[in-house]
Amino acid sequence: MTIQTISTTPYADQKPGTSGLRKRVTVYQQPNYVENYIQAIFDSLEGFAGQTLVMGGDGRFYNDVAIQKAIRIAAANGFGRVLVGRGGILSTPAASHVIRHYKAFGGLVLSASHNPGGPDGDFGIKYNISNGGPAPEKITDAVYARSKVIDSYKTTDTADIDLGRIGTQAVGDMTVEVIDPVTDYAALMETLFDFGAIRAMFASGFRMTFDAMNAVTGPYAHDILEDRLGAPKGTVINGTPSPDFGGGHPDPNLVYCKEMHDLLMTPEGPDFGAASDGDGDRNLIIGKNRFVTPSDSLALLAANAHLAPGYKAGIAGIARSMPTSAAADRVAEKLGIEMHETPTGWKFFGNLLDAGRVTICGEESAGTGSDHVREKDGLWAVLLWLNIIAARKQSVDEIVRAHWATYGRNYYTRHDYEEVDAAIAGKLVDDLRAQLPGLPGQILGDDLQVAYADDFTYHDPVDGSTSAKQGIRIGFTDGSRIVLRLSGTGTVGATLRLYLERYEAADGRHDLDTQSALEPLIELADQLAGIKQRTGRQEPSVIT
Ligand code: VG1
Ligand code: CO
Repeated sequence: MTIQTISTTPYADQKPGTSGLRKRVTVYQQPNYVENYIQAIFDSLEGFAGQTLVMGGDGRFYNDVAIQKAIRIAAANGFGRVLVGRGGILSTPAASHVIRHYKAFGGLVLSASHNPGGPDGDFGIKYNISNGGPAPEKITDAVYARSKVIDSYKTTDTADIDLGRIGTQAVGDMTVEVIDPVTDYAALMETLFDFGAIRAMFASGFRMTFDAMNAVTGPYAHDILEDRLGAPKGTVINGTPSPDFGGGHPDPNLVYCKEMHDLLMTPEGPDFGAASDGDGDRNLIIGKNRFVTPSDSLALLAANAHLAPGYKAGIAGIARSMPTSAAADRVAEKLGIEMHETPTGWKFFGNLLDAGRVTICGEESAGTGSDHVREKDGLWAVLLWLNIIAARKQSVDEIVRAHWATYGRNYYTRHDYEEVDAAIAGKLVDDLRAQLPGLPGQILGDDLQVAYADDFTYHDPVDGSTSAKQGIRIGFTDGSRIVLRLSGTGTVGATLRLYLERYEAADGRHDLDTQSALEPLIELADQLAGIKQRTGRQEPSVIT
């Protein structure tokens, strides 16, 4: 093997967003684009000589090309071993587990998650650290800085690795070990949940549909739900990963999983429906006649986690991203445990999990997870739900209603305005930010008194770091909130996310339609920010 040093010129746009560097495939296909970015990552790290690096992705278009490049660059930079999922496949939570389980130095996760794939779709690369979680901002900032001045990268003149063959191969002095992507992850799940009780539930006629959306969770769901838990064949649909996700949009929400949702609302439908996204870290949960809002799901899972063997001793604390509803806060209060509010993105949960201060984390964007890995985990959430249903012997609807009757209900919705002109979106946020100091104390709309209005700044209680400008929040004295921020995962223009929340006490009305219940807040948000007028859009692109 010869190590080659290839000269290159920097790209100006390699700034990691909420979750890694996401770009159009055509951007990634530019000469040295992948090479520059991976070398910039390695240049920002220290002490990896001879260490293990994990690699895997959601199998989307360009995964196979990028992973071979990454293997050569890792060898040339002095890593000792690469662990890679067969076919280049590892779901994001499985990659996190493999990093932790084999005590790797870190990992490269090749995914653009819920963004569409294929030659005209998106691709992404994310670096995870040794705790299995996404690199914190200190590292992502350093990578970006390095990418702007990079002038060479190292690679080798070696041939492609056969990623279809389980076992060990060599790239010069570096070992490449191709592993089964499912085995270690499935074994971890068996330690957390009561597989016997769930198996018995399926055996007695409980029916579910799991939509893998032609993405990475197919092999995991077939193995765990059908093979290990005995759910009938056909429980998993769209279970074969395809490079363009069958032409679909692998985002498990009510827009892209409408068919399954509608089926669950009929008497003939199964008892339980679930789905996961491109890289397997998100979850959609629907019971018969009951869609569970992700924010509610976080609260419900936290309140019931002790029913699963892995959490029977109770949970240490809960963390949620700032835009996520405060439903979980009420659970933490009742349990007398810590509650943390963090900026959007899983990288902010890592320190709290490592310090043992929280056990369960979640985001309104259908991400929930625990300290078993350092990423959100779609199948984990599905299995915890199944475990809770088996233990409580109640339907999802009954469990949700009982929860609201105890804690009250946080009506919640998110309105996305996608592919908005970036300059217009930026100005909209700036102008709203400028209004904030004058808002507290004012009575707005239908008798809503502003309690606070700020641009969220997070102070990490573990490492003392500060992250400013994490989203605008306007809170009212009755617990309602308006939150607005720009997405950090989109690849075209800007995506404006408007989050709305209203609290209804335990003895209040819990049967209102969500959009109607939030209508006054939706109106008020539009008055304050001028969304319709400035974007020219009459409706959001997606409502979740
Ligand atoms: C979105 C979600 C955020 C999530 C992130 C990555 O980010 O809102 O909650 O952590 O995607 O999830 P943004 O910046 O677009 O709002 V995934 O499943 O795309 O890795
Ligand atoms: Co994802």
